[in-house]
Amino acid sequence: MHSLRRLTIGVSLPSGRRTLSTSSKVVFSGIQPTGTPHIGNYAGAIREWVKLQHDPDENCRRFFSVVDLHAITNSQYAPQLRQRKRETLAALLATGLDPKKSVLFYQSSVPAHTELMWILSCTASTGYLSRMTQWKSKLGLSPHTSLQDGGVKASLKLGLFSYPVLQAADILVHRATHVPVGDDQRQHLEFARECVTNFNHAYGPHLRPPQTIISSSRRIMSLQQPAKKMSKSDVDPKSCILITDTPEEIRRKVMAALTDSMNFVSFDPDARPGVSNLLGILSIFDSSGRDPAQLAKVLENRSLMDLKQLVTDAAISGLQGIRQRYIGFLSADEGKYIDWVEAEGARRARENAEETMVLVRQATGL
Ligand code: AQP
Repeated sequence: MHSLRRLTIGVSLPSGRRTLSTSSKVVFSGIQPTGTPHIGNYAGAIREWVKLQHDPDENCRRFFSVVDLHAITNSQYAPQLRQRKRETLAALLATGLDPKKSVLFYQSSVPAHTELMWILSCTASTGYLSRMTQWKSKLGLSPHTSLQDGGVKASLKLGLFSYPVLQAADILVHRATHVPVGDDQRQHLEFARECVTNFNHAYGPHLRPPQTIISSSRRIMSLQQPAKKMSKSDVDPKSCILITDTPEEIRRKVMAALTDSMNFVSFDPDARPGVSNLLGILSIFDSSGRDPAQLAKVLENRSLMDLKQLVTDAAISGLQGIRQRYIGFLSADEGKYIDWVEAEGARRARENAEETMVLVRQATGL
């Protein structure tokens, strides 16, 4: 863990304090309400967030956001998005996030995220953004696509292109020191650090670069197309194991997972992506913490049917209880409990973000 200098900055803060303490540990991360979280979101992010609640550092503050502004970079049906935001929050609570220990809120409830995004956009490089892979993968383009390639400018919307700037603002507005994300977000975190460098170069050392905490679990791939990552918004329900699936749904999906014609177990993501992905899923729930290659060694004499059976049992037992708690949170106090958690989280997040914005507005002359 890197040691942070304590910066003392003399500005008027909303609380009346004249100093902004930047020495404590602040965790920030987010999830898009584009569907029910799957085991990739769980292993790559949410489970790490829950673990961070056990940090013995009493001053550590944690912010976890349902990032609805990011979700609209793909067009959404409004009533469905509203419902999914509540469901995502219920899923976070069901996995163990505790509103007494973590601030849980919808991104759009805190306008400072978009205000800082605009300010960061003014010093962010479009060249850097054009090299990022997410807008290409969301448009189904090769990672080598350039902005100049035919048809790109017509299909690429500004919101999707500038998504990493909003993500940087999400992190920096809360002065996050630690950002736990899945491996696929590594590039975006590098970009957030670049945003800090650009802003601080222009206006002084007001923003601090965050550290990335990458989950030790591998990227989980689609059960049906193991060359693609598992995604909430995948139209094929058989591609994902949702954290709220019933045991029967889990069994059916694992049994239908695409593998190959060699009836033995080995770990080779390039030659055997389907089998290797099943080992990756098994490793998420392995109580001894073995990685997929170690599990493959142990299972080298077993058939693919045995492997699928083991994955099914491990996922059912690893996700046990989440579905019941999820249903309970959604219906608690006739649905008002979720709204209360969000309203309280949003209030605390707005307060925290405003402290940064007072400084940023002053530094930029706004
Ligand atoms: N397949 C995955 N394996 C491991 N980690 C994953 N994450 C996402 N997919 C996988 C991690 O989950 C966190 C929240 O992701 P997100 O909702 O912000 O966006 P995403 O990465 O675009 O997730 P999806 O499921 O693929 O959603 P859609 O379909 O809407 O694009 C992140 O920390 C991410 O790393």
